[in-house]
Amino acid sequence: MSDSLSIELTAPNGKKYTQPTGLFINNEWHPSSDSTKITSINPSTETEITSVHAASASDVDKAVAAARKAFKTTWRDTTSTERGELLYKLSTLVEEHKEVLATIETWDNGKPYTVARDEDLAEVAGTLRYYAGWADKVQGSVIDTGANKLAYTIREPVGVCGQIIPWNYPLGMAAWKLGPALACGNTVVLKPAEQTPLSILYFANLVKEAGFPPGVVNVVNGYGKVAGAALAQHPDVDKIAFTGSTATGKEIMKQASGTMKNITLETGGKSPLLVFEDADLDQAVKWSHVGIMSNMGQICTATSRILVQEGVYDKFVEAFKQQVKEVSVVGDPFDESTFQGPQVTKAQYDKVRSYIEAGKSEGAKLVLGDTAPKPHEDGGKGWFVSPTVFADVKSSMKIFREEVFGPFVVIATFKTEEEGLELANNTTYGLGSAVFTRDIARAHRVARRLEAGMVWINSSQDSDFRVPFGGVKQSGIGRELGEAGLRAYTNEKSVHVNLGTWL
Ligand code: TXE
Repeated sequence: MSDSLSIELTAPNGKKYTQPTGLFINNEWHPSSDSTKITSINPSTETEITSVHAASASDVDKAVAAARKAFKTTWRDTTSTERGELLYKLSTLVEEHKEVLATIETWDNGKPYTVARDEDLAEVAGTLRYYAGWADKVQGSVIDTGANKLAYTIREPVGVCGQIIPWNYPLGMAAWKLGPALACGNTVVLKPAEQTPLSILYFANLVKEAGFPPGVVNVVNGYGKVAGAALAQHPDVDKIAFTGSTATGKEIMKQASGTMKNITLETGGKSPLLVFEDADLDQAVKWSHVGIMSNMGQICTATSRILVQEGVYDKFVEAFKQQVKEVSVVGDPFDESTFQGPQVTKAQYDKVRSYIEAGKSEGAKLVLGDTAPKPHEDGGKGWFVSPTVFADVKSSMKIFREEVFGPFVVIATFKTEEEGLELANNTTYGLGSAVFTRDIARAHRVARRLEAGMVWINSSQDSDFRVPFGGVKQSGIGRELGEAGLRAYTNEKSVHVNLGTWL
């Protein structure tokens, strides 16, 4: 690595490390062809961390060419067992480097350090290891079509995959996409979000150290409208996998349509959480809290609409308020007692603030929030928002309908199961959902009728890399994680073998 493509940094927690700043193509670091840079900002202090190179369309061309070459040469000759071993090695390296990776994630994104280290990085290593195990088990099938014919299928890699990821779980989203893509024998050009470019560059060095051949994994930081669009439109990219906003997902569908790429999209949500009168209220309160307030509310499946049956409504609202007050400690994300750090960018901070104003002007009841969070009271900077709770929210209100993506929740009430389901399904989204009840029949009945890709019964955000993840309606197309995640990265070829003679 040349000196100009890395920098020695010391993070706020004292951790010293070498931060790569270039574009990772062919296992080497390159500057951007037009010298464009992205400046990364610490959201806790609003100060610059460093600048990294931003890919132009011609840099994306270079990365795609590297991925194509690897796909047609070294990677095709690598056995599925070897691919599994490489992924396994990578997961071990992630574990070995988890403290520095978590440090970068916290510095660049603002999420609490202990969460980044103990939850995000555990998930990254776990996902890579899970798909390492799948690599030599991706099989076709034999289909019985009678004595005169043999029919079978081969599961082939799709080819060169463009992966465009967001900033809320930078390493997590990279692992969700890289794991199945590489296990199935694809090569990748990954574009991180411009708001959080740093951790994935460090991770790229681990890809090389694990022994992946040049060109198999390429990382091009860059702006969505430049590098992201170039990737989505590229004639030599076979697939685009995207996680981000519904609006950008629609844009990507248009861009990918020119070459009719295979696409998977995981987009926005406004996930409901239903609390029935027979629920364990204490549990419902605790899960509802983590369901929306974790990761600063910046979770696509956050259960951001809490719907409570009328008999327990007042009790729930009061207990939920107390839970938020006690647990949602806002502050420096490197401080171990912090539950909630800053929003990732000023744009996200402004977005949450605008919904607080909308809630007030729409006449919803502000139960908690709209006060200066602690770091601001102390005269500090940073994009911190107080956890915000609105009750008595009506389904016609903007705050009930639109994704806020912050520590911001709306609570509404319903009388009957039918009415609760109607309210829950009254949305253009269909990602997560949750139901709290002790009635086992009701739990499964409601789970079937919720218009969502995922349902949690008596929990929230209880996802697992072994279980499919994805949405219906405007929350996405296709599934990630689990065995289903492999289907998104293979084409099934049918082979017909004539065993008879022409009549
Ligand atoms: O998302 P974008 P933004 C939601 C959330 C948030 C809102 C806006 O509500 O407040 O989206 O966030 C790349 N062609 N989610 O603006 O634009 C971009 O560079 C190709 C939900 O950050 O969707 C980044 O890598 N690519 C979500 C990625 O798309 C483009 C997570 C996501 O950015 C592009 C994040 C273009 N024209 C935000 N424009 C979730 N589902 O978890 C942007 N990109």
